[in-house]
Amino acid sequence: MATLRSEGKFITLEGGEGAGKSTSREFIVELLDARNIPFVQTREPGGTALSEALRSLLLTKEGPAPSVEAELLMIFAARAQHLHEIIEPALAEGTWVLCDRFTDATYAYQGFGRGYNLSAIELLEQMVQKGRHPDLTLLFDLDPGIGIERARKRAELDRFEEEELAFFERVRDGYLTRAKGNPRFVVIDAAQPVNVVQRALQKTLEPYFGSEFHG
Ligand code: Z5A
Repeated sequence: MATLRSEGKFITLEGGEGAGKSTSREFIVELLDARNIPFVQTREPGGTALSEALRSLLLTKEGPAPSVEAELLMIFAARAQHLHEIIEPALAEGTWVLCDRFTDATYAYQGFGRGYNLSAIELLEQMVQKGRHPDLTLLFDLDPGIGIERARKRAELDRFEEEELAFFERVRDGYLTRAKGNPRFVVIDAAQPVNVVQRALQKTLEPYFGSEFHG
């Protein structure tokens, strides 16, 4: 008898600037490939043509900055399309989704960072996600001073990365507040060397690999 493929796992990577999400995403991709697990890797804001266009508008330093409401609505508009076009269809066919940032980033950046009302974010979350939440969120926790230095060395800073340090302290606090007591989160000390971070990732992910059918 054929084994039915179950819904894919939805894994998100979160953390402040330069915390190593992209570096870790590449490592997780190797783990998934080695186990023949079907997956898509994607990011927020982004992942579809419409959402990537909104990402460019959100990150650009050209022209006047959007209002906090406009920023929030653009992020959720990008997310709605991303869920519709990529995330939901992939999960439904048993494909895992590895996503660089998701709604925890909205709580951390727009909620804690910009001080936007958390209940309003929750309302948009319910409207757009219709109960969809990550199965696992890997939170890369790092002192923002170190993260910004890493990001600065890597590339030109975008509109978010030019915020003051106090903003990133609030973002970090927001992430840690959300992670506290929530079993969906695994907090990883991102100040450790890359190989130590990778060992922690492998240990975290191993139980998720075990129960799947990857025919
Ligand atoms: N945003 C928002 O406000 N609200 C939302 O709801 C969402 C997003 C979804 C774009 O995100 C912006 O969107 C983001 C918040 C906002 N703010 N900004 N900027 P993004 O994820 O594209 O941008 P990012 O956070 O700046 O990503 P990043 O700078 O690419 O960081 P990363 O992916 O976490 O780090 P990395 O590229 O893997 O590593 C950075 C450098 O550090 C690189 O040179 C690595 O080689 C090095 N590195 C990595 N790990 C280590 C360790 N362990 N030790 C030493 N060096 C390391």
